[in-house]
Amino acid sequence: MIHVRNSLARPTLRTFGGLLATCACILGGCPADKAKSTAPADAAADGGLDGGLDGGVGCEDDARGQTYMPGMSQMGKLSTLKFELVTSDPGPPVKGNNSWLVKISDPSGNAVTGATLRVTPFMPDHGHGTAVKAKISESAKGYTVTPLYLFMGGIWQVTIDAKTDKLSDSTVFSFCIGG
Ligand SMILES: [Cu+2]
Repeated sequence: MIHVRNSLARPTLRTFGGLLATCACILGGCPADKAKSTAPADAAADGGLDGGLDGGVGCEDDARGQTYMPGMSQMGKLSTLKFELVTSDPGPPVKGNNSWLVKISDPSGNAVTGATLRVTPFMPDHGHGTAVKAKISESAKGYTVTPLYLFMGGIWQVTIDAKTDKLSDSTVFSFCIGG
């Protein structure tokens, strides 16, 4: 009796539980991991449901997601600096660790060097970012941002703030990360 009732209730509960557990994991501990790992049979039984929501399947057609192209560029919000995503490695960006090379140029088209960058990934649909802070290093090629840790499938908005002594601007690159 109990087993049957649990089975009926499980798909919805597990779907939400799985989503929250994944987010909570990154943001400070994995309280639900134990419970999750004790149910391998369940995972197989409702794998379709979990795959659908946890994997972020469906955001491919979400208008918020930009189409990745090496060298894609856009003006900052203040129309002061231009931000170029020279490459994402892997490209397009994937679930997990990514490394971005970013170039910034001023209104005259000159490369901006010595800027302080802040890179903030955020999932608008879940209201969370990622606890892994990307390191930013500068070379002749531009600014390398790594690891850019996009730990789950879905829409990610990556805000890049750039600041120099004289100029500052920011932009957001948005991508659908497949599960
Ligand atoms: Cu999330």
